[in-house]
Amino acid sequence: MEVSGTKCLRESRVLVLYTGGTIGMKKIDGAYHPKTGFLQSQIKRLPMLYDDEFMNERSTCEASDNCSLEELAMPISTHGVRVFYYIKEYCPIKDSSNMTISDWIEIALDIKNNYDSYDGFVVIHGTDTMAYSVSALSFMLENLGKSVVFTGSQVPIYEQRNDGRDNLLGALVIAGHYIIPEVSLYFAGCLYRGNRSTKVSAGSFDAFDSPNLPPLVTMKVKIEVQWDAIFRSNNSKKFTVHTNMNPNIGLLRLFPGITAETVHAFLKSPMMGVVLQTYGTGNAPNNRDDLITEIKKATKRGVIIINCTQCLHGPVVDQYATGKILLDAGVIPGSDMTPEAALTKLSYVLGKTDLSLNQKQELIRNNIRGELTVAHTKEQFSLKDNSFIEAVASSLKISSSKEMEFVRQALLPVLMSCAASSGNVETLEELVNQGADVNASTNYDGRTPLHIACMEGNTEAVKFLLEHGASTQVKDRFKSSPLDDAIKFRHKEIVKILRKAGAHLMKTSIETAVELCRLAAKNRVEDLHMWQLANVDFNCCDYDKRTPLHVAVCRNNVETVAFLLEHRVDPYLRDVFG
Ligand code: ASN
Repeated sequence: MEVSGTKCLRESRVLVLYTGGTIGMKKIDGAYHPKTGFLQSQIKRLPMLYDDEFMNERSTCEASDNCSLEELAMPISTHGVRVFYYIKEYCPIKDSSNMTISDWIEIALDIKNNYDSYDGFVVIHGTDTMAYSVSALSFMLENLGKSVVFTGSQVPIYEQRNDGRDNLLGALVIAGHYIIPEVSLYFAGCLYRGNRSTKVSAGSFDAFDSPNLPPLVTMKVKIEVQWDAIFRSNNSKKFTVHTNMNPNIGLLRLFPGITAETVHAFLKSPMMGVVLQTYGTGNAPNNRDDLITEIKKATKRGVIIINCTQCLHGPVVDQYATGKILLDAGVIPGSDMTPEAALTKLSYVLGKTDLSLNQKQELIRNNIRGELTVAHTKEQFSLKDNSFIEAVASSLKISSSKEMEFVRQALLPVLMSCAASSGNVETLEELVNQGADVNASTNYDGRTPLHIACMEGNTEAVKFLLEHGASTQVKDRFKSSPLDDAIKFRHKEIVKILRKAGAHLMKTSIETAVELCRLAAKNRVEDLHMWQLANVDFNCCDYDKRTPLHVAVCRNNVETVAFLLEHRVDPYLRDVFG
């Protein structure tokens, strides 16, 4: 349906988990209080968030099936995308000062239980402890392949001047348009990596900052996404949720004159992990044996202590004797991690009870979700070293670094696609080392290297791309995912690899049924077998509620009937004609 004059090229579905926060609060007796049902009623009054005309014209049978939450639709965006969203309001909705670890677990489980049904997720959360929750979720959601965007506001959405409207709008646009497979935070025009962000202002609309990493997305006249900066996990593993968070963690801020008794009391059992907030580049007094003795005793007992600076910007480095003393006492340097990230990482790592103390310390030291910058010993590769691109640039008479970057951006995706198409893993690897984006689509049709490798049946290239963060959820212009391509071109092994990596069918059940009925009509058992490997439900129905079995029986396609009955098809389903 086309209402605003912009053509709808694509639809997407976003689940909104509304946990609370100022955005949906109401002033009662001079103080803001969470108010059940209030946010959704306010949203429906805002045309940029709710397309009233479209919703009135949309008949109920068009509305999405199997969802108990009310469907809300945004107007079609300038990118031609209609975002449908569904708000799950928590009970009770909370001021975020009241959040606990069990709330993080509830959010994580909601994402897990709805993962396959939505294209992206928005979490509406109070700002006060948002940096803790967003950091915690970034660790708890393992091998994430979809966008999870936290947002909230400083002023409730019903007030005349508020930031809630734009923040929610931006978060929905990002979750509904882009696959940024991170737990991120959207506020005041910027999308930050969640575990890099921190609340920096109580009184400004620019409440958040990501002091040691530039924003991943900035909403200007154009939406600018820093694709190179997006953190990508090894996508050859299925998305999972880790919920065993350890509560025995703490934050200890050093101050001049802190007593050894305070430190002793803080570090004693059951404390298992501590973020020690130190001075400057990670310094602590080196004339205080009493303090260092307490710290040493704790690390010897197996308490994991991370050194994070009290400064907003810059990392912990071992530049001074006052910093080295902590290293010698068994404290792990936290690089440029925020205290929120370090604390929640401790809770996550300590919850991995099957790991040894050494393995836990190793995880703390390493970058696991883009939360810290690891110092590179090797010199970074520079595009200038790349003779091929340099040759193209010189033949085009390009000299400035800006123009050179332009050539790079144009060529790398093309080269990636060629390598994916010929299955040349070595070239893929070289290109990725040169900064090529594994998810960049090469052409107008929005097809990624993974689409191409799946279509061509290049198993090793598929494995490589998944291991380097290729997304299984991308759809091309024809709504096809890499899994659809592997099915269509009958690459069994690749379908299995994609399934193992968590890929799932993304077409609606009617679209799927129409395709399956077509195959059933043509007695294409081999193709139906491919769909079966992808875990399709053969009981799905087309517009007349006819299943593939109806069609196969009508056409007397005995092999297809036998195949379908073998695969748990219900022979008693009735179509609209009874
Ligand atoms: N106290 C509120 C909260 O964190 C602050 C806000 O959302 N702006 O829930």
